[in-house]
Amino acid sequence: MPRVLLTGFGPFGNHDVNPTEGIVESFPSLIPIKNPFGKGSSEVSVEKRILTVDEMGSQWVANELDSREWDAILHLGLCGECTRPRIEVRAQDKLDMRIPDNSGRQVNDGRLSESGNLQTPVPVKKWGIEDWEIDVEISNDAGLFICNETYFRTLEALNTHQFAIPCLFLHLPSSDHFSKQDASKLVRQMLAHMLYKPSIQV
Ligand code: PCA
Repeated sequence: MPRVLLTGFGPFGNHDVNPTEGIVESFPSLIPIKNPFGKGSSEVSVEKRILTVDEMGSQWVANELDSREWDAILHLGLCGECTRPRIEVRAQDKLDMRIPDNSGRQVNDGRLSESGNLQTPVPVKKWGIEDWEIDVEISNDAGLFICNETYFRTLEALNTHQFAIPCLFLHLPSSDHFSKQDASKLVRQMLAHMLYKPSIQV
């Protein structure tokens, strides 16, 4: 049975609630997934993890990848200024924190490595998200805070281990703009697209 990792974050800054925490916690541990590109379906087991909003949290998945793997990794984070969900396709090799993280660390004008920005290997542009029922956008800007750091560290570790594991970051607006039900639906849809490959169109 395919195994996926779904992560969220706890509260940070002036956000007393981080919707990604509740979404991850209430997400089922076993879900049926249908191939969105053709035939086939499977039960998928979902490992759920809430990451701390600090350097340790940003490195948790990367550290785990030293000793184990999943079939897909999907990180969720809150984007307080967003009104639509954003599928992040790039992690920037940059950190510039407007507020301290939950450990009190505040890095300004910092780099995460010496190797430059990292792109997800997932072909999101071939997914046809324009036709999805839920309004979602593709973004090149995962921010300059812990979400970007987390995405960068996970993609970096996948490269180091040469693992071909599909990995994405989904930034969600606050619950005023986007319901938990829609978030859960979007997560399922993304996991289905990450676990199956788009068929070649001729
Ligand atoms: N959002 C922050 C960090 C944790 C979260 O949910 C970010 O966008 O960096």
